[in-house]
Amino acid sequence: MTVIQVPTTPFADQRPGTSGLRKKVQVFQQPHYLENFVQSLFDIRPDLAGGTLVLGGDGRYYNREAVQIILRLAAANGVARVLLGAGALLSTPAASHLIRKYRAQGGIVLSASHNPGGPEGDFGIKFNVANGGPAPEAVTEALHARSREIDRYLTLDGPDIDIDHLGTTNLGEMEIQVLDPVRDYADLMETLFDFEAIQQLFHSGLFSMRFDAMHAVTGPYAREILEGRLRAEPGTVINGEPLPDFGGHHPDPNLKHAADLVALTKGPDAVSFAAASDGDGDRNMILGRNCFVTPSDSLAVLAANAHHAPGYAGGVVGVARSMPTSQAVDRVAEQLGVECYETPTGWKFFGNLLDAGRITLCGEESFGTGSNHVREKDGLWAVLFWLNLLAAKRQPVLDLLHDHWRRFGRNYYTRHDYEAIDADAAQGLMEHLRAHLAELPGRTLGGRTLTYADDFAYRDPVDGSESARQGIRLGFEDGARIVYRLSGTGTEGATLRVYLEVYERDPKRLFLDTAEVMAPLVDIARDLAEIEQRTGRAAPDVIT
Ligand code: G16
Repeated sequence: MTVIQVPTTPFADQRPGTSGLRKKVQVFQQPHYLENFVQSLFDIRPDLAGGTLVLGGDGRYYNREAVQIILRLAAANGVARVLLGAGALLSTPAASHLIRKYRAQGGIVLSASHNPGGPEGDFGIKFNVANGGPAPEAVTEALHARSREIDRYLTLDGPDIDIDHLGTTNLGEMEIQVLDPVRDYADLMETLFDFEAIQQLFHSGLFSMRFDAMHAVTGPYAREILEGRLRAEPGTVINGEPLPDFGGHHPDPNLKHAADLVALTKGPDAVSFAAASDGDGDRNMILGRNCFVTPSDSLAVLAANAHHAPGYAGGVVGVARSMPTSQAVDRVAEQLGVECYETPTGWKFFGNLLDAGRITLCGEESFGTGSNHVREKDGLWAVLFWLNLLAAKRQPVLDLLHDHWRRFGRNYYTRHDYEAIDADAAQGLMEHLRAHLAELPGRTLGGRTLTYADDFAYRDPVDGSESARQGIRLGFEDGARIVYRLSGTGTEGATLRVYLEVYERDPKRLFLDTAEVMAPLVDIARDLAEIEQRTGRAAPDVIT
């Protein structure tokens, strides 16, 4: 097999977003598009030559073809060994674990996360560094810069390799180990949680569960762990077959896209516990009978109860949340007497804090929760953590949540998304808000007084790196907040996210309807940003 040098010209749109490069499938299918991006990666990461690379994806359309292309580029660029998930499958947290366990130089995960798949859907590629976490901004910026000047890529004239059977093959000089994508990850979960107690819960006759894998990557993981190792009833995992188009759905575990699962938690035959994960297995949604646990509350509950899980028996050393995530976990940290860090949106910002041992748990409002066990958020991990908690407390999810609010107060929370709006209008709206920041503090709106208004900037306490313009924060004196951000993961126009939070301590006001509590703040948020005038949208597309 010979190495071929293929001349190419740059594409102008290869800047990674919040989590890797995400585009329509057709964009990735353009000749040289994927090759350019991957070659740019090899060019800026010379340590991959002679090293080990982890490779896999969420099973979406174009995953298998892309893996073959990447294997040829990796071989031509001198990678010594690739650890490949069989069937080209690897969940994002499982990839993170493999990188760490086998001391790989990095990993490539092919996924556009919760975005829809299929020929008309989205595709994506992300690079994780040697700590198992998403590439930090310095790396993604270098990658983008290299993609702007690339003029050749290296590939091999070799055949497609068998990616479905476990074992070792070679492509040129490069060794490819096709691994069971599930085993190492499932083993890790057994070290963190009390599997015996969870088994007993499943067999108590008082507990029922459904896990919706949304036809995405977690199907095989959930079947092995829940129905296999934990011996949950067969049928506990639904939509467990990974499909290239996710069965035509959005593999997005939220109230809108997992509505069928939500329905199973209501009515006389409601299950006790339900959960779902997304395309690449790093997100989670937690539901109890007649109860939805917001991701922000989920993080707070896990932090307050971490000692029940064997892997966290020593408690937490610190916690972190992304800026738009509710401040529920801040209250827990305060009571525990540990540090709580506020970071920009994007899991990559937790990496340094985890590596430095400053935090044990972290999470985001965008259905992401995780810990120091890997360097990605981890959907099934969160589900197992909740199962461990329910096994230890033998309480319905709703009671557990109510107890939490009684102890810490409640952070009512909601997020409004305006999707695929005009990109210039979205920028205009953010600029309009920025222009008025200075005059907002001190103003009273809808009976609430604003105490601060800023554009969130973050200085990483570990390496001192700075990230500016991470979203507009408006804070009121009673703890309420409005946050505006433009999403960094969309593939069409711009997506405006408005995050709203109200804090209640009054025991009589802990169990109200979220929409009612939020209504006055929603009006303020809409008026201040002139959302309808500027975007033409009278209402959000998704409310979570
Ligand atoms: C990604 C990132 C998360 C981020 C989320 C939403 O999640 O990994 O850290 O919170 O996107 O980002 P945005 O608000 O910019 O759309 P995932 O699950 O899509 O990889």
